[in-house]
Amino acid sequence: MFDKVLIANRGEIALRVLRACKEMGIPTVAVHSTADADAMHVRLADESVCIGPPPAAESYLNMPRLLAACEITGADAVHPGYGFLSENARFAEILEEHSITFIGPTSEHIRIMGDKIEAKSTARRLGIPVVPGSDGAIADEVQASRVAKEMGFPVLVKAAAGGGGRGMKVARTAQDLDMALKTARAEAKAAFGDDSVYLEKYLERPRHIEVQVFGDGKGNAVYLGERDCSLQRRHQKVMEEAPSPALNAEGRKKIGTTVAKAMQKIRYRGAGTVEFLYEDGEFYFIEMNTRLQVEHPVTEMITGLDLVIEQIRIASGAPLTLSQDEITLSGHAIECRINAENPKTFRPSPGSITYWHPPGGLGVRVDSGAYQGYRIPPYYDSLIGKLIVHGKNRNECLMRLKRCLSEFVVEGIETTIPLFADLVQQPDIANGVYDIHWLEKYLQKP
Ligand code: MV4
Repeated sequence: MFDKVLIANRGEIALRVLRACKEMGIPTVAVHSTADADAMHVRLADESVCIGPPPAAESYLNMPRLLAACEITGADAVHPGYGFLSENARFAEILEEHSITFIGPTSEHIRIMGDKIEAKSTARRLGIPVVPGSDGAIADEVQASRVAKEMGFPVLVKAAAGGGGRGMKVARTAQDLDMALKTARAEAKAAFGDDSVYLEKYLERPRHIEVQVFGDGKGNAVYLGERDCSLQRRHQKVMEEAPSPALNAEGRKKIGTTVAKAMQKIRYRGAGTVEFLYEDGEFYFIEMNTRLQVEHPVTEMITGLDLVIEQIRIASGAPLTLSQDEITLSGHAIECRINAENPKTFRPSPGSITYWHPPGGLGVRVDSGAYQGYRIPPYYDSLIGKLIVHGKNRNECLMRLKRCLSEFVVEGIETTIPLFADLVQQPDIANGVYDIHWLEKYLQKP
């Protein structure tokens, strides 16, 4: 097992990783920018290193500084959390070149899944159902037009280097196609320095369902059920749940087994999430994330498995804790992402927390580094915590969530807690009848 783990992240996920390390008896190193000197994970870590000023490029994204922090402290493993360098293949490579374990997949798998075209062709080759579309990058308008006519409109132009909705354009007619191509290429060039794009059949009202998978890097892999993440605003997940209200046991087993077998074939190592669009009973692969996701706690609550401990064990060469037959899904879990934002305008609301009273009770979990007197810095994303609730079924989970939201008091900054108190009252949410457009439509209502 590792001598010391450096946590190359901040906020709630840094605290989450620190907790797993502490429970495993592994010493921890926190890194922080000058803006995060008072953060909870810094207070609780065995050691901490200030790695720079607030800008991420000079701190959490700065590979030489993170490497120096490893050298200074003697950390022999790095957990990247999510975001920042968690899916940076070069970072994983550099650590391995310095005999420091990157707690995550191999740089090869990170690289493959980071290119959306290569990820899709790999998924197709492994027997995972994909969205119909172009076989690789689109060369020019002539090819685009031919592929679109074969598929039928509407079609979606997507950036190969994109992901998370960036660089996507819908074309509903042949006339729209050229403009959609030009716009998507220009946006992709500006955002990622790579203007290669591909075409897919546009699915009008899918759900976003993702499958959690774990591999030991030796040809074994298991799936840990799925998460429904359809409630999104501007490609940011707002509320997630497990299991999906739209899936039954048969559908779950079918897609889960398909994904696990695919991960076995490529000898995937670590945690992975395979993202699908789900429409009319069919799954369509869109992306694979080679990191731990923000919403991993809903999977933990229904499986009873600590996914970060599992990541650390796998990275140290240990076998998977559970075989597929030992994994059972129990009950229902919902996560609300609490952002320091105005609940109506979503304008960021950094500042000092003058009062912090989180909810508690059976089946209630609050993952947050916030505390009374803590100052939310303005430099990073606005997530300040996650309220995760478990119940023996979806109705009990919703009832408990309503009770928790009525208990949760935060003063000094604005938060999105009132938004959730409103959402859980909505019949569509209570009934689990929503698709990827539901939240944006709801928020546009006067
Ligand atoms: C799509 C799609 C419809 N049809 N692909 C958005 C981000 C990235 N995960 C892929 N996304 C989409 N891809 C086809 N062929 C609709 C979306 C999409 C979306 C997907 C999941 C969750 C929220 C979304 C919001 C807008 C669009």
